[in-house]
Amino acid sequence: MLHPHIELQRFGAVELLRIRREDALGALGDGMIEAITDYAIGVAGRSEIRALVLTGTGRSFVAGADIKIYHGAGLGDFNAYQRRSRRMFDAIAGLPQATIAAVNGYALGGGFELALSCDLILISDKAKLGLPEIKLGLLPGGGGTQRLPRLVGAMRAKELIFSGRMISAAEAVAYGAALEACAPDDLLGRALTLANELAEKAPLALAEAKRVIDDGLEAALPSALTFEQRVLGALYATDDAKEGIAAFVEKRLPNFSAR
Ligand code: CO8
Repeated sequence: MLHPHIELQRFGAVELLRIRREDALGALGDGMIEAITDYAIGVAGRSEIRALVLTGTGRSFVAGADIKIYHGAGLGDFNAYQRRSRRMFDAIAGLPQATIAAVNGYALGGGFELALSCDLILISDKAKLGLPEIKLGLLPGGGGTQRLPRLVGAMRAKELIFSGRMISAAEAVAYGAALEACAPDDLLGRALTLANELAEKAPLALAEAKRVIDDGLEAALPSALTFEQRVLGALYATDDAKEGIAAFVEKRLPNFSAR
């Protein structure tokens, strides 16, 4: 078992990671950050897992860091916590597989940042998202000040981070902070269906497309465009590209081998 509050389930080539800590609304405490980090580092090398879904339980996805644990901690401990949480967010964001956050309820602070570390965010109509750190006299330190503006633009991110207010699912979709909203009972099914669709795609091409998009966002356009073509050239030489193109010409489904 990964952790008493973290459950894993396999659905073919898709793995579901579920945070189960309903009494604390999924707050990340007591080894949970380390368990998620270790899991992400391990799953990166498992080619049989081609997509991941992260979700929570009951009325919460993750209500952030466990404030009670960190209450009263000294600066040294707080900085150590920061380094551990950075490793977790980086490990999730850097996965070669497609990642989907299925946000079933509260996604606050580090919980929202965990969702922001995923490629796609699907959200229940009942969910609430926010970065309330300002109310604690802090700022979001798990990528919130960086990943949120990249998704929704600097002005909306400032409004949300300065106010610390919670937004509804409809607002999240309208701002571009979530891909789509659906009825709570449909959320997991929708996320697993989408994950299965992505798991059927050429895995090397998907991993490289993810890398080119994410790294390209940090680069100047001319070098990002050069990077795109270089990676495409490398993909063209793979067995998967040969198989994908042959399958199209032969009017059959491709069978990708991740080579
Ligand atoms: N940490 C620890 N326990 C939590 C957390 C949390 N983040 N969120 C909820 N809980 C616990 C509550 O304490 C309560 O437990 P108990 O009954 O034992 O006191 C239980 O979950 C249920 O919560 P509520 O009774 O508060 O439920 P409500 O429906 O009234 O409210 C809310 C739901 C609005 C989600 C409310 O619980 C809330 O505001 N939670 C805090 C959310 C938050 O601020 N998250 C951001 C945390 S900050 C962060 O993630 C990064 C910074 C980390 C640094 C920490 C330094 C101190």
